[in-house]
Amino acid sequence: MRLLSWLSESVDERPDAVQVNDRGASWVELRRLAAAVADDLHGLDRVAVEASTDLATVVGVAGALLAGTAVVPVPPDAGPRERDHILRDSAAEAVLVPAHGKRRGDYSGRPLIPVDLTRRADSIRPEPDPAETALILYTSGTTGAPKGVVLSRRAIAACLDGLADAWGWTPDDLLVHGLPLFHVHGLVLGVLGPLRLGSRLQHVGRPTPERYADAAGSLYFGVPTIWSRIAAAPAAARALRSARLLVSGSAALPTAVGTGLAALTGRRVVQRYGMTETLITVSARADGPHRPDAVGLPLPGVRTRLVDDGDAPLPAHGETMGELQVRGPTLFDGYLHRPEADAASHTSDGWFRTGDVATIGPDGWHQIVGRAATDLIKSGGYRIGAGEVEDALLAHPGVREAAVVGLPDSDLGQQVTAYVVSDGVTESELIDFVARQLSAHKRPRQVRRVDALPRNALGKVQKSRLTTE
Ligand code: MLC
Ligand code: AMP
Repeated sequence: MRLLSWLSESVDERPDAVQVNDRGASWVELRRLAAAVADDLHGLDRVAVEASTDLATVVGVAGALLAGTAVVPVPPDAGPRERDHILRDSAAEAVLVPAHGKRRGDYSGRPLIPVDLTRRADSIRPEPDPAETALILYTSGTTGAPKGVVLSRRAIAACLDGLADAWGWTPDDLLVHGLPLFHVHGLVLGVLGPLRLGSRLQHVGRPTPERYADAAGSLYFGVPTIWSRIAAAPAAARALRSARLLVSGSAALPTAVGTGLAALTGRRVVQRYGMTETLITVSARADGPHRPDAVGLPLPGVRTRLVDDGDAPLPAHGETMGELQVRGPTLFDGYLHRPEADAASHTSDGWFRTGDVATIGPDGWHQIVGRAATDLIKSGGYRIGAGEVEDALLAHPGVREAAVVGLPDSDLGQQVTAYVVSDGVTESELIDFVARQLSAHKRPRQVRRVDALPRNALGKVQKSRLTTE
């Protein structure tokens, strides 16, 4: 079956099957727009896409996937440091940018291919091999610059088909969300999901409670920060009573937010768990039992296990915590040109180390307890490596030392907080400095100046003392 099976085959010409930020297209029109992009790609292996929240991004990604060209999404607000790294590391041969409207990034010196929403084509191409790369998504590790996660067409298809089964996701649905289009949640689930499964899509732009309320969808996606803001806006939350299913993922949903929303909407919030490297591996079913404190059961074909520090399997009786390891058809093909990182992230017998600490009950339900490493921060559902933010801070001439941690935050889950030893630079200057070099969501929300960072006898920074003292 084709990866974008619905888009490739639909004859539906009703307007606004896919709508992003008030600009919509029917299925037939979207296919013709994407085919025009595919014609322009001339067999390129890899193309970057400036992934702004607009229809041109959907058309560009769909066109590349129809052509069999791997897509490298670039966050539209990525500063020069992050953008140059993604373009250089991925060796993208060109950048797809909107032909009209604002382009945010500076791509000077690189071939640009405009996505022109006035051009249509009817060309049809053979479906590429399912083992070919569909997406290379850049994601943060604990240290250094983000790594490219190579995802095959087959892995994406397996993930979406598993979710269609678990959630009863069909062409009768209208999916609503306001997620960014350069990560798994907004792009794979939130765009490729409708293009494969045929649900209509309304992307609301910024994910405010009011826009979610006004959209009258049947299926809603959000990160916990979005759900917690909706739970705090009862009028908007009550408008979601007509929805069929509310789904939360990308970070832990506080139990009080889930139960508060259920009371206001009459709808329970289904949770699912995943990672860029594994896509979605665990979920509750729309037609199955519900537990507000747990994420659910492995999706079809996915296997999970808990292990101790030596990779020895632990019992699944709901009490023992261990690292969650996974394997199955949705897993990535490795980090781009980083065989050592691939080796470190897998056990010798082929399981992927998620780095998340979990429990598994006798009924198979998984609870995500937290992350094993403190250097991966989840803020607003974004994964942020402490090391990348520290490197950005240290590039400022006034900063001598920097340590970045995630402090608990009722809105964002965790808040990026920097402790710096610095001279002659204000906190807000440092926040802006990071926001200009990296994507703005990676900026510290707070900078605390200290005389020295706490270190152990070997000189290693003791981050746990920063968060407790
Ligand atoms: C703010 N901005 C600045 C700035 N401060 N720009 C430059 N300099 C500064 N100092 C800008 C931002 O760019 C943005 O612009 C605007 O101000 C507001 O940004 P924000 O403050 O970051 O918004 P916030 O309220 O914190 O956003 C909350 C949120 C967001 C929930 C909407 O965090 C979000 O979209 N989260 C989703 C993350 C996600 O999709 N994760 C999935 C990963 S995949 P502008 O232009 O935007 O208005 C995954 C797998 C799985 O995890 O399981 O799903
Ligand atoms: P990312 O690579 O940005 O997709 O982030 C993946 C990480 O998000 C996982 O390793 C988890 O730490 C976290 N995560 C995703 N979904 C959930 C969830 N439902 N509950 C708790 N944490 C989650």
